[in-house]
Amino acid sequence: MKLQALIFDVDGTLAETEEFHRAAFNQAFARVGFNWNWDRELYKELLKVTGGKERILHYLRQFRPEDLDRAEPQIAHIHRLKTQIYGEIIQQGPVELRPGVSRLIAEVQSSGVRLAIATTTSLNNVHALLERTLGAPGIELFQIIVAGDEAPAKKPSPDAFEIALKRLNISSSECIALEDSANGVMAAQSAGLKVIATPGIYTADDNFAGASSVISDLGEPHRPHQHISGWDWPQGVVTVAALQERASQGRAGPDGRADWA
Ligand code: XBP
Ligand code: MG
Repeated sequence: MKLQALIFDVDGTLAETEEFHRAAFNQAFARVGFNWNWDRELYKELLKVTGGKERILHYLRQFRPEDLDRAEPQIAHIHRLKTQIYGEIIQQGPVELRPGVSRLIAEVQSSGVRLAIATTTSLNNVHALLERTLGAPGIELFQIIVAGDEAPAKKPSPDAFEIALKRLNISSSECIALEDSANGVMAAQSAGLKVIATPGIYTADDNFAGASSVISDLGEPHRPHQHISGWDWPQGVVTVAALQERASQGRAGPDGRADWA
């Protein structure tokens, strides 16, 4: 099967953004007068719930039942504030794409393979990140963007990927997903996609059993990635040519590895 598209996740996959999200949540809480503080340990736990509004509600139920009645009606407002703060942080902060991401995006441009995004984060955040890292035309490099509440249910539900496939008008076997978390891998796999996982700072301990390939990052020619499990990649770099080769094979070998020699 010919590779027609790559579907990227955003947070953790394109860039390590979760520390910026965490800072934005904490600043929003302070601005509305709640003395909640999400430290790294707690946030790692909370990230299991995808979507900012859903994450706040989960936090209230689990950790702040005494604030639930007062805070629940304010969740949408708090989250809007958080999105605004996150946009400001991204505009000013030292955010950069993960290794190999901009190289692969550039390679794809001349290959006929299309790019899409399926993310649980809000559309404004996707725009902010792409503009900051790839410049104003960054957003146009992705033909399809499915974000936030557009999917009826967020990852690990396959909804965002299914919507993206429908809009791309291709089948799941013509496409490969790139994810950083167990929830993302589960979502893509449930939509019938092969998934490459590049675990990030918050997801290194996740279970990536459903991924076809687990690697430290996409790799650069001068800085190969580390192979963790499943498909491996020539010289430790994920290229369009290698992705096309994998898609045409249809399935991984018995040990999940290919002979690239
Ligand atoms: C990761 C998420 C998001 C962000 C917060 O999304 O779970 O919820 O942490 O974003 P991705 P919002 O699918 O890109 O990994 O506050 O905008 O929901
Ligand atoms: Mg992610």
